[in-house]
Amino acid sequence: MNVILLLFTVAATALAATPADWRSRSIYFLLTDRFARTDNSTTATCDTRVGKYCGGTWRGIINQLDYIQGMGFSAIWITPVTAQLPQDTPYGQAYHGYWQQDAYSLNPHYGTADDLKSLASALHARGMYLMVDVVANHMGYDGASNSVDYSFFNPFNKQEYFHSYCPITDYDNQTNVQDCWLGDNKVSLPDLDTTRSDVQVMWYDWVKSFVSNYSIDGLRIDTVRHVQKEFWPGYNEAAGVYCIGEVLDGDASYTCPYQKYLDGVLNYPMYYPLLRAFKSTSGSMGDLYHMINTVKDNCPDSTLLGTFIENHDNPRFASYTKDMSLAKNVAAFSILADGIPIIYAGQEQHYSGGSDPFNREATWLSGYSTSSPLYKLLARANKIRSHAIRQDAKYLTYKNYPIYSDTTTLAMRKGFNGTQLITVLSNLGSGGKAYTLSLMGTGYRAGTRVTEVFTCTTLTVNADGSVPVPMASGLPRVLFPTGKLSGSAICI
Ligand code: ABC
Ligand code: CA
Repeated sequence: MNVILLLFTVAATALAATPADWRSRSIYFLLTDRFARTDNSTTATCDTRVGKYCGGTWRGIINQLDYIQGMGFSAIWITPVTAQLPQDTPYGQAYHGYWQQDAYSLNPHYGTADDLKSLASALHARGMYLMVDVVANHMGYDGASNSVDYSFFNPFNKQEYFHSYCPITDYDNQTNVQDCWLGDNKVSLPDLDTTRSDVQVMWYDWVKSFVSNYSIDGLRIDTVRHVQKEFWPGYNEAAGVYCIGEVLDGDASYTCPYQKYLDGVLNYPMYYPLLRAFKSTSGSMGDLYHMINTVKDNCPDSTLLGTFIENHDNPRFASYTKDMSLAKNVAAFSILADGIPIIYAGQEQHYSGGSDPFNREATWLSGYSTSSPLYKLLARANKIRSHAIRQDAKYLTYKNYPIYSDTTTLAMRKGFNGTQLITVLSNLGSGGKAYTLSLMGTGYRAGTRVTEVFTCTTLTVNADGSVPVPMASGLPRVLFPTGKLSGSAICI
């Protein structure tokens, strides 16, 4: 190996973002087509129903990085960037990026290779990370399964690289889930035979060069449950950066084991009880309480999971309830529980689209308001999280646990003695009564002064260790020791 190549290799290794590097991050997830346009328009129409390209670009994202960083996010996850099927299908166009045909070309709708590289540089100049969504399970084809022309695909240009057609019909049958095809006869998703060693080598080579060509810091991997587990360690290793997989299943005993094969997975087990607890004022806190412990006990490392309440596959939270207090509670949970927070573009503007494709509204139509209630709440929640991390790096690996719950309240603790952060959530909604919750189990010493960081109220821990937490209007409360707030620019 010559010296230049050696230096290059060392530099590249030093820059690759590891799981530990990602743990402290907070991710803003966006669909490139729907987030921001090169012309900075805030009025360009985007009808989610028709499923066509609306004009978002990588340059557009660069233009709005202040908006994202101003909410305290330190990374973005963007939808797949590879070249797609070009047709108009009964489901519209491939604006979301999950119907790839050429893994070695970029989707020209979003810009050029230089634009994508500029996005990576612009993020890195701010100390932020770029996570890109990738698909290894399938390619995309406009038409029925028996009409697929395999020569359209690069590098998998022959039928022999694929499983022969069968539809996924039974999610309880893992062979069916892995070997059969997603999609349908309007848009086929030809399923790669990932058990073939040539397919494995082609994907591992691809992901290695892809991450390095575009200076990518992390990957979100699509459809992980549809590929045999043994495929993933080689892929994760070839990527050389933190990889978080999508295993769309709410059962922790099904989803957690995937973390033995990939650095992290999206926390779908938490998603469902979190939604049930807060989507109405009669939700169950008990299920959420138990799931916090279940995930902690079942997943290899709950602090490397992705915690979220919204994404492009599920109805927006505000499609279940318009109540702002409930939306604030799920946002606070997403940022302050274990794992890497993930907020989906538009959540901060209280967007309320239902199922796909209605949950993919253009963010620009909000005018990128930085004064919306959820924008401000997220900014504050990210700020206290970052501050807690700076006070004690072990905050990140300390496993959050519930310290109290009743039918409408859940309190949890994360962090060590003296710097722990306490989050108190309520599903009483905006009409919730004002009362004082006498909270035990915080671990704060008697006499300690703690600040409620959303209202900047100072409280004093009672002699018996209880903290008198002023609850009102069903709003979330977050406590941190007042004496440890210096340098945080929070409530001082
Ligand atoms: C298109 C149209 C839609 C139309 C659909 C049939 O076709 O746009 O209007 O309804 C992409 C596009 C989509 C597109 C699809 C198919 O491709 O974004 O718009 O839909 O062409 C990932 C991505 C997703 C992406 C793909 C495909 C995969 O995030 O955006 O979609 O690359 C399954 C997969 C999962 C996938 C998801 C959409 O479908 O496993 O990877 N997401 C059960 C199954 C899940 C299954 C889910 C939905 O149903 O277990 O595996 O996800 O079909 C809980 C259980 C869960 C259960 C849920 C429903 O209930 O615990 O297990 O999930 O309680
Ligand atoms: Ca498969």
